[in-house]
Amino acid sequence: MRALKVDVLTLFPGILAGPLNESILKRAREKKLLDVRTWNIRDFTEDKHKTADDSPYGGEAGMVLKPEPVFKAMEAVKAASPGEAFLTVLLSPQGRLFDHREAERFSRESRRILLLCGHYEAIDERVREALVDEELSIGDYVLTGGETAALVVIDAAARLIPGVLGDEESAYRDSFGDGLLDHPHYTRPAEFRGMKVPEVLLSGNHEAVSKWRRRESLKATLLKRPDLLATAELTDEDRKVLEELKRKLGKN
Ligand code: 4FV
Repeated sequence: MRALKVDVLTLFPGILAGPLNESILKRAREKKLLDVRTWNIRDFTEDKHKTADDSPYGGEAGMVLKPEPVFKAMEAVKAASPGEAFLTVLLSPQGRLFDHREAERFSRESRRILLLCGHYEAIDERVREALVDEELSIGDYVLTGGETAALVVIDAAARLIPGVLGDEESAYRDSFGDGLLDHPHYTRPAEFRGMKVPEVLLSGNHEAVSKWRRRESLKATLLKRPDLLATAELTDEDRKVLEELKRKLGKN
C-alpha cells in the first residue's frame, strides 16, 4: 500500500494544523496513506531566547534563518526514522515550478519527503548547499513563509495516492490528469432559473457523453490554457476536434 511520508520543518507548525486535520487529508492520515510529522525549528535553538534568525552579513533589510537550528532539526528528523532514505526539498521562489507532473512524482516517492519551510527574508545559504536535494516553488510570487507552499505540495500529491480520494477515478479524470483542463460538471436540478443541463448529459448515451466531455475539455483548454495543448496527451480525433474548434472560435 503506497503512502506519502512527509516531515515538515517549520517555525510555525500551527499554520499546517488546520488543513492536515480536516476532510480528505485528515482521513488519509487516519488510513495511514498520508504520514505527516511537523517539527518546530525553534525547538532546536540553544539560547534562552530560542533565536532562530539573525541579521544578514553584508547588511540589508530583513532577517535570515540561522543554519544551526536547521541542521540540528534535520539531524533529529533523520534520527527519528533510522534506515529511512530522505528527499529534502526547500520551498522557495527560486525553485522549479510545482505542477501536476511534480505532484505525480511525489505521490510515487518511496523515500520520506522532508519539506523545509523558509521564513523571514531567506535561509542561510549553507543550508541550501549542504542539506537541500531539490528546490520547489508553487509560483512566481513571495509568501510570508514556506508553510503554505508545503501544504500545496502535500495536498496535490496526497490526493493522487490510491485510496485517498473516494472514487479513484476522479483523480485521473480531473484537470491535468491527461494534461487538459476539466470539462463542465452539472448536477440536479436539470433546469435552474431557466438554465438547462446540456441534453446529452440526460441522454444516458455514455459514448455521446464522453465524446461531449472530451470536446468540452479541449475547448476549455484551447480558450483558457492553450499553452497546455503542447504537452497534453492528444489523439488524432482530438486534433480533428481542436482544428474544428479553432475555426469555430476564430482561434486559428
Ligand atoms: C515560496 C514560493 C515563497 C520566500 C521568503 C518564504 C517565501 C519566505 N515558497 N514557493 N513562492 N517562500 O514565496 O515556495 O521565507
